[in-house]
Amino acid sequence: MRANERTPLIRSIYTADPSAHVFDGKIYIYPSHDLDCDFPDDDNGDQYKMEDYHVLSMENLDSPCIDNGLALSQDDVPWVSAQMWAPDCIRKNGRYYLVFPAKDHDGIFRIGVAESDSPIGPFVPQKDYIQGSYSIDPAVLADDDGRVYCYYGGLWGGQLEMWQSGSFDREAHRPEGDEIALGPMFAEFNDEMNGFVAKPKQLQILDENGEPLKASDEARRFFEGSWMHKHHGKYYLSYSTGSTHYLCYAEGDRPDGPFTYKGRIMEPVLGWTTHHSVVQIDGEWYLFYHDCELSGGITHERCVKYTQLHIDDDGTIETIRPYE
Ligand code: FUB
Repeated sequence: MRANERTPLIRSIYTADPSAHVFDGKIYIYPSHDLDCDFPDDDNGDQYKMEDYHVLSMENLDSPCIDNGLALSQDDVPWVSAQMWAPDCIRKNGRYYLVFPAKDHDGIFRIGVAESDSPIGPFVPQKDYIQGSYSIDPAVLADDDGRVYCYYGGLWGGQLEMWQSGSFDREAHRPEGDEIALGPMFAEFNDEMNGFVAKPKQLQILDENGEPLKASDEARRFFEGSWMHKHHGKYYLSYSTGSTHYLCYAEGDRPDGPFTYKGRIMEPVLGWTTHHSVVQIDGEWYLFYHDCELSGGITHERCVKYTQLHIDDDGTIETIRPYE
């Protein structure tokens, strides 16, 4: 195991939800920034008080991780009222686009974009959120043909259930029992990265018999934290199961699915759950994730880590036991 592996990458601030990318040979991590907060833990995630983003970077997997300072603050985004949760970033035509969720002035999670010429920012936000966007945890894939896809959504405090009718309903029924589990959302960005080209659609995750996963199947159904990686031309959708605390993955032939459940990437970590990214660095695959080791288990004071991921030629991912 490498010296930095499975240890907190940065200790000066609390960080979570790491979206890792390699740009020009250097590793950049786009995490959430956890702040101290007295709110009690609840199912809405009110304890996650997050007001800005800092970009982390590493020359390579063995070098120190650098905090590059403030990249974007909620004070600079006109449509945001609170809770800048898990972001991602892509490079397109030489510009960097930070894609992030936050609550608007009605307390509704939306997805916004901020732009920069540098991977570490500062990022200049677009004036409004992406029209037709909602919920949390955007992960962005720049596909080999240049099209840019956004995978997003999260249950409970992530508000995904509240959009089942097509408009926002705070009292919406949560799928349960034998009802079909909600999948993450899928949308394609336009060339300017300031809108979706079509209405977002919900992705399907199927079991081994081709049946959609059920809401009661909490060890396998999607909860939050989507990520997409490609391996040998196949699309791998990974996500957190939230209430059961696993990272799982499903495989598909197209970016918009359907996806078939394949297995578990990681067993539970210290903390309520984890949130991850999967990235290839120098020909090997790595998982970036978080736990609460740095704070001794305080769920809203998390720290990002990485570990090597073993992916077989047929795409099968070996399950990681994070403390073994
Ligand atoms: O960081 C706030 C929320 O916690 C994220 O949006 C979820 O994925 C979970 O990690």
